[in-house]
Amino acid sequence: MKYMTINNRKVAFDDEKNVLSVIRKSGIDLPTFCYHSELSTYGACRMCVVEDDRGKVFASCSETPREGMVIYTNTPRLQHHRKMILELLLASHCRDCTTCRKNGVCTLQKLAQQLGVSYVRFENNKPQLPLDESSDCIVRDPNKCILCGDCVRTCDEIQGLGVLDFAFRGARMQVMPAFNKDLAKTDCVGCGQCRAVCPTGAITIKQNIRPVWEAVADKDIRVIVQIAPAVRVAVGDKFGIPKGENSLGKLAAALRRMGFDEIYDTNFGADLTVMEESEELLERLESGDNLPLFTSCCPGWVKFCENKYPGLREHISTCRSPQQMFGAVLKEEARMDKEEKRKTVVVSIMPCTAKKAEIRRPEHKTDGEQDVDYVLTTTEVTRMIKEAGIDLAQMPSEALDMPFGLSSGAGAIFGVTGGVTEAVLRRLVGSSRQEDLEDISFTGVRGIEGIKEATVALGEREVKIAVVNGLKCADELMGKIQSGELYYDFVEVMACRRGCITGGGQPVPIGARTKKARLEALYKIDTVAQIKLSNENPIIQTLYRGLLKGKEHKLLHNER
Ligand code: HC1
Ligand code: SF4
Repeated sequence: MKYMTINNRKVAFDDEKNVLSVIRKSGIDLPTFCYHSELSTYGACRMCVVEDDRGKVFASCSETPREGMVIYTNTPRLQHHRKMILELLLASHCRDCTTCRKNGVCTLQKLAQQLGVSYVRFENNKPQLPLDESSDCIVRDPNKCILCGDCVRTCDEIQGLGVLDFAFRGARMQVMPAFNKDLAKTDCVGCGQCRAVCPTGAITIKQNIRPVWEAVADKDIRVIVQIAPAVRVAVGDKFGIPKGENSLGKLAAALRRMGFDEIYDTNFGADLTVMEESEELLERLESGDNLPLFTSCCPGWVKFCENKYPGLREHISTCRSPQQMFGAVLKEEARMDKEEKRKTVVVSIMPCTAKKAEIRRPEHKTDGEQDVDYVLTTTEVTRMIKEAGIDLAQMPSEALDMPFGLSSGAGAIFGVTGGVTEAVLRRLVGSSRQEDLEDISFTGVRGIEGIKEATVALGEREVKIAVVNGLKCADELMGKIQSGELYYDFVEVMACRRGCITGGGQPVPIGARTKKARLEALYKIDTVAQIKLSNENPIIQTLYRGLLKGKEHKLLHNER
């Protein structure tokens, strides 16, 4: 153990990678715009400056901690320095805070308030730049960019895409896609991970709140809502509910009070996906065609594979995602119900921005009709709950509606990396004995590593599996699969690190403790679930015997 002195107090440190981490460990929340522990250190915003005992001022994020260091974090010089940075940022920043989507969750706004910047001496003379609203998933507003580079590094270092970069120099510097192309015309997969790290309103979620309110208010429309696995452990974040707490019951209560007609669980859709995907895997293992089978439930990953590895496209499962399967079933049920005179609108509440693009894909339409009409991210539904004047924390916990409110633990764990694979393996092993479930969970499919491998015996055959999270890791693996260097039978990919729990539509910030709490909470939902296997969900069985009979392919699969 080594020691340094921070503000006259001795602080122990060990393997912290920079002085900033030691300062934060000591309980001082030094402000930053550009520091993220999972990204490379950029050191550009200089908000985390500290002063040493010789009067040297340096950025603590870029300095390695050394034994005996003596530093101060809040001297008058540093206060002045930080205020000046903020004032300069504000001077060239759009200041329509009251109407900004990031109002209340903007780091620039928060720090201006926290550090007492109440007056900006300089005019903003920058010309207004147009917004990029071309993407179905995110909106870019260059007028609100503070050039911290968080989005640039996330898209490059975590997602391996490099869609965004700095352009021009000096006062003209901007962040934009190459040649300032519209995002929709780039390789952007809509994952929203850039939005999740953007400290201001420069990258925000494409909103679908208004049409949903309108549908809810229309008595001739029956609005059905489905809630994704990872939403329930994040929707409480902005209501003071402990991080990771399962707020599904409270969310159901709030949605009813807001006017939604029927409230169901995407976990049920995940059960359907398990049924179909496990069948597809067995068929491909039998025929040997298009192995490995790639999962298809993450739209960011599907788009990535299509863009970057078109030669491997046939490997993607033909299964629609849980959201889409469920949407197709709900719409088909509505078509069959001759008593129902109202129009049916299906809304999904998703942790993911890319789901907004998924619903519009032509192969996700049934008889020319969209299966899901609107996607609201967890962040948008949070806003709607607040707009309705509801305090989620005060809501009673209510049950979801039947029949599609019933799902298995296997469906719940779809929201974490490895969950889809674990759920499919449960179905294929076909046992709900505790020892067998544990054996599957110990195969190596759990954990937060970017690439995990497992080998599982299915009958006579050893099935080789890879579980990938984060597109950069997917890129690494795909290259090796394509060249023949690596072989697998089944590959699960989730575009976002750790899976949907950190989706681009989730409430931010998503710190390390929040990530851990969400992940553990989804496993806990599975632990206490009475039904562990998707095929043991009685509603799934009824559906296959009834509504789905003869329509499995039409409603649950894509033609690629
Ligand atoms: Fe996901 Fe999925 S797990 S993709 O992360 O397969 O978004 O939560 O809804 O469709 O079920 C997201 C989550 C979600 C689908 C399921
Ligand atoms: Fe990159 Fe994802 Fe942002 Fe698109 S949405 S720019 S792919 S991080």
